[in-house]
Amino acid sequence: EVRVEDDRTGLSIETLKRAFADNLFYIQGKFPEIASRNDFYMALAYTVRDRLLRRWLNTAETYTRNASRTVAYMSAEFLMGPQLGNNLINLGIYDQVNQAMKELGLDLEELLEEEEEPGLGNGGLGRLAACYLDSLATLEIPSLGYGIRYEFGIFEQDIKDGWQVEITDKWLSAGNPWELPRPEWSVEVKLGGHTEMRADEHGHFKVYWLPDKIVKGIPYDTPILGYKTNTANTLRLWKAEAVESFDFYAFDSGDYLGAVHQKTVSENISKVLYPNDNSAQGKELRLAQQIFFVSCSLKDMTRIMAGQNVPLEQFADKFVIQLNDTHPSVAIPELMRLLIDEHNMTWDQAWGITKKTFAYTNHTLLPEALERWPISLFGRMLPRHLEIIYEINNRFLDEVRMKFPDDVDRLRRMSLIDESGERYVRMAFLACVGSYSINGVAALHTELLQKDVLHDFYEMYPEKFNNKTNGITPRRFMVLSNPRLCKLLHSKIGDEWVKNLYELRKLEGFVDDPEFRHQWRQMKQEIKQDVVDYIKSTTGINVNVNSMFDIQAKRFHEYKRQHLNVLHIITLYNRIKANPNIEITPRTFLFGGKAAPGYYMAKLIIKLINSVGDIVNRDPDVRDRLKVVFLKDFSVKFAQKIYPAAELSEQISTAGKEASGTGNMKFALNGAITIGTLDGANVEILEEVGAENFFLCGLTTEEVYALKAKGYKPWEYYKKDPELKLAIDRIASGFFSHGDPNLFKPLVDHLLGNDQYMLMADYRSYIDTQDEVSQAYRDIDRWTRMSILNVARMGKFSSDRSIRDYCEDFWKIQPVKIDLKQ
Ligand code: DL6
Repeated sequence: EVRVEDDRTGLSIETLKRAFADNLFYIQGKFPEIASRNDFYMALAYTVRDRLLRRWLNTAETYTRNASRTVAYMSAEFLMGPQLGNNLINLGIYDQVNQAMKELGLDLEELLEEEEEPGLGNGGLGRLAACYLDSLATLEIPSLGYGIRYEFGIFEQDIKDGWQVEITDKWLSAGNPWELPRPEWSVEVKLGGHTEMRADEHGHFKVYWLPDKIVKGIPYDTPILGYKTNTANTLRLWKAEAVESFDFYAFDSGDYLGAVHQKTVSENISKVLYPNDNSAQGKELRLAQQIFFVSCSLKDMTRIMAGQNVPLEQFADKFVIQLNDTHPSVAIPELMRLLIDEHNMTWDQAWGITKKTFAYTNHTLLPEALERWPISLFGRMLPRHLEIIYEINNRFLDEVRMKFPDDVDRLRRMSLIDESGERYVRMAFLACVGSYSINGVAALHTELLQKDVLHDFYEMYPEKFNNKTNGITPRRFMVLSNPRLCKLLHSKIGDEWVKNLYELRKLEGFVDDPEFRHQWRQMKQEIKQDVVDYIKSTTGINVNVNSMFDIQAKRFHEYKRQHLNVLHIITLYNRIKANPNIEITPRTFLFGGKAAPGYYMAKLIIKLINSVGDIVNRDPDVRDRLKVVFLKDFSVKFAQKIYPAAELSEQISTAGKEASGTGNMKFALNGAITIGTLDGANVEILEEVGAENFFLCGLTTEEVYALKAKGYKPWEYYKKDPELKLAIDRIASGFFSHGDPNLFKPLVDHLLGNDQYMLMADYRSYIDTQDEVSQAYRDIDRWTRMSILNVARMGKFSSDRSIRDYCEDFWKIQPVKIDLKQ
């Protein structure tokens, strides 16, 4: 019997080759001799997308038929990373495609490199959303990701003379083969104007919102395939457009440019991602982005319900909406508005549905990241929503009065409107009142929310609070990014761990096997060599492959304390300068990460790293024992290269500041050992891997609070500790800035003046712990055991575990199996 596979679904090497050639010809319109690498990438991407589509349509069809309960994950950011490699892994065809490309004279690795990643997020929050989409699909949970299709994602980072320079990210310029526009499901969003009370056709008085602007949202869908399942869920991102391409009235009246300008104003809404991490951006356009994607998404959900004949009264049974931080929390008054104004429900009916629909995840303890909107701005853009928020607030404060009579101060503290000066809407409070669940992202974080930031709300609604420790997907951050480690794991414990990360525990059985430890080291060495080669080719810097790879890769922020790491580097350098023959464990310090363009101090820390590197890397006394390398333009794609090579993972935020962290998990899963404070998920990593496999340093949260209460004097630490004094003095003197004492003065003044993030207090503990690290690294066997045990004990940190917890605890959603039909 001769069987011919379908060109769009077949998985054999021959079929893949044929489909690839077909797509190159018919989609890219090129023959191989003139095709660019991007053409080849696109042809392959379409070949893979075809194979996703059958799963995607079968999934959509099954969900529609069953009217399945669905999670709507609303997030202003989805930091997805490149799609091709991940889809190959999840489809289970990486090896076949690799072979097919080889037979065509192409290199799959090169084609993977060609993909521009959609950088539609700043850091942890957006990447978490992407990991959760992977886990939702892998666990076969019906879900939709809703967000914004920013034309410009997070900026590209260049380094010029040691300073960060931002370049716009044109990720769409070569086309995006993974998305499908769905103009037929476009919706309109109202903005501005005013409200009026008028009688409807039955003589009932109703509020009418007369906007002064309407914007169109067009959905672009990307399939999200689970790992070796048939489930392909959807990420639906909204692009803003003008309702009409031209304002015909203005056009007729001769104001052609004015009309075109209106179109540009509308399109600006989805133009660019605000590049701030952990700080709120009180800009009008940002609020427009929030209402835009949230309103589009809610209307989309009502369309879906109508299509499945589910009455709107059952909104909360059909959907749970997870709010990824407060950025989408304006969805609460928007759902109320839709139900009351557009679907004629009573307030009580609408509120009953709303508060059963939303669940809120808080991602930060930093006060500057808690969103508040000036009432004047909010009311100008969303007059009807402001009225609804006032009404929610009135009713809520009545409830507070009932529960806590005669407590005026509590009412003032808890009001959704901050009246202490200029009046603001407090978005986190709105999210708390309008949601049935409130969660933090690590045990310590949730505890601090309850004790501190949201304490009043915890007293009011203790039953709403719960913890969901973050997780990461092992598909992207192991299977795809670390094939060498996966091969070694495969030979010992098989592959079950990819779907059940607790299976990594089985590795513990091999930790005493010297041959296995040898293989482990060999594997790490090969990965490090790749990074050495990469650094050489991109920066010209020679790195010693036998030095310890000590890495801090994350957004730049003072609370994350990259400058504490720098103080350690300077301390080691000073020791060498004092005694050039001192025995020192060779280290390569690698840094990666972006600073918000307007965050001067973070940019100055980047400049400091590069300046210290310039001196240390060139000083002959150092004899290559220390190297400092700033790896520019850290991204998901780049992170995948770096995590596997790490030996020491720097997680040294001030205790009580990092909500969770997820880089800490990615490093440890790839065999790095953490040096860290008791902050965020570090606490749980330490618990899992054991104190003997973790380098703990710094003050605890209680100690930080106590020291602050007592009156913290950074200057005293500086005076008392000669190594600290010398390190600071070297910076202050201009030693790293060509003799200019002014360059780093703001940083030094901060540290010795108020030192908000307590570097001075933690310096000695950090340095002593780093000395222990150096000692431990010299004992190769001990280090290897620690590395193996870190990997073995990371089971808890799979995003599959997090998503299962969400499902079981309060989403109450069951998996839905998808059968593959032609
Ligand atoms: O939960 C994901 C991620 C945490 O791992 C980080 O610790 C936390 O800093 C980050 N939070 C934000 C907050 N942004 N806002 N608003 O990015 O979330």
